[in-house]
Amino acid sequence: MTSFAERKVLALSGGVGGAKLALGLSKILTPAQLTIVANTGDDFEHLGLPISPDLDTVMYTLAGRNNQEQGWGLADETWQAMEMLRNYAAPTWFQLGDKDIATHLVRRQMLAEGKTLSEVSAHLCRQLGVEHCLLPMSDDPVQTWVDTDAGELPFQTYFVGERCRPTARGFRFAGIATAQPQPGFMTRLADPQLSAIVICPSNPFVSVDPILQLAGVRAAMAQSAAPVIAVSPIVAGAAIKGPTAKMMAEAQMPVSALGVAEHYGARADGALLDGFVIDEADADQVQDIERLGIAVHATKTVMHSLQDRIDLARSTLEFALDLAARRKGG
Ligand code: FO1
Repeated sequence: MTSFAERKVLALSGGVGGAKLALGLSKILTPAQLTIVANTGDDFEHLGLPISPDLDTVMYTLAGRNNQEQGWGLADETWQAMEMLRNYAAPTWFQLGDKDIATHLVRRQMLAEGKTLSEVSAHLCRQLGVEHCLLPMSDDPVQTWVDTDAGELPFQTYFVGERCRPTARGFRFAGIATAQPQPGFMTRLADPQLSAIVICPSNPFVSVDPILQLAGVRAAMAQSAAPVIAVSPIVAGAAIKGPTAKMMAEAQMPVSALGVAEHYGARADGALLDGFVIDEADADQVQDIERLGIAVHATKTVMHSLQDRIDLARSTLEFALDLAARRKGG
């Protein structure tokens, strides 16, 4: 079994699927080795509270406190605040559990005191016993808007309010041109000791693209000596969770691992990927993806159990180390 001792890894993540792989990585890498950068394009203010869904999903998952059935929020949650909001005829389309509200209250308070989102996240993680480094992609606000046949909608209105029903025609990340990537994120990208950049199986359009579109991120990834590996969020023509497949179909893209690989592109062509991890159910696409100039590793990517998460993390890192060795070897 390969040892990952001393190897440093940077993982880019959205919510549920990304958090599962991030948890697997956290079980085989120490806090000094692993940094997770989460999308904040889904962040929004609701009832005066700053909500950071992807950051919180990763944090609750690493803390072992996540609600596995729901995919977001906390386990053993209660909903009395929602009940009271209903009494007040206040908006209830976006569900905030009683315990989850505490997270947003603390975030609200610390941001009001002038703390950055990174400082808030570090504090929340520490208090929940999360030792691995979880960074927001930026401390500056970035808001995803979805251009749909029902007009341009803020992301959470489209995703939760409309349950992704409108046809999506495109995405806009308001603030992305001026938002600075989180400084620690850039430091890690520039670290010569970095052994792998792992793009988790998150939605390429609304979870990963905002991270990639931050100023300097793509250039830093292109310059990194570390291989860039993505794990496909599409298995056998469907998304494990969420609207990725629907968005791909609406963008007239093939709904397949190959479609995701084409979206990211090959580093050899000035785009992103050295390697792509696909599910063994999609092994018939290996040659087509390799023809794009991207190395492929087919394995079991559907993560039901904790062991599945660890196995996928291990096999992704082994693939990354293999690619790094091949790059060095010329
Ligand atoms: N997703 C839902 O589908 N419905 C909800 O009511 C909901 C509430 C919610 C509250 C806090 C939080 O951190 C996340 C929440 N999510 C909810 C999930 C979230 O909005 C999306 O899954 C992500 O933005 C997509 O990655």
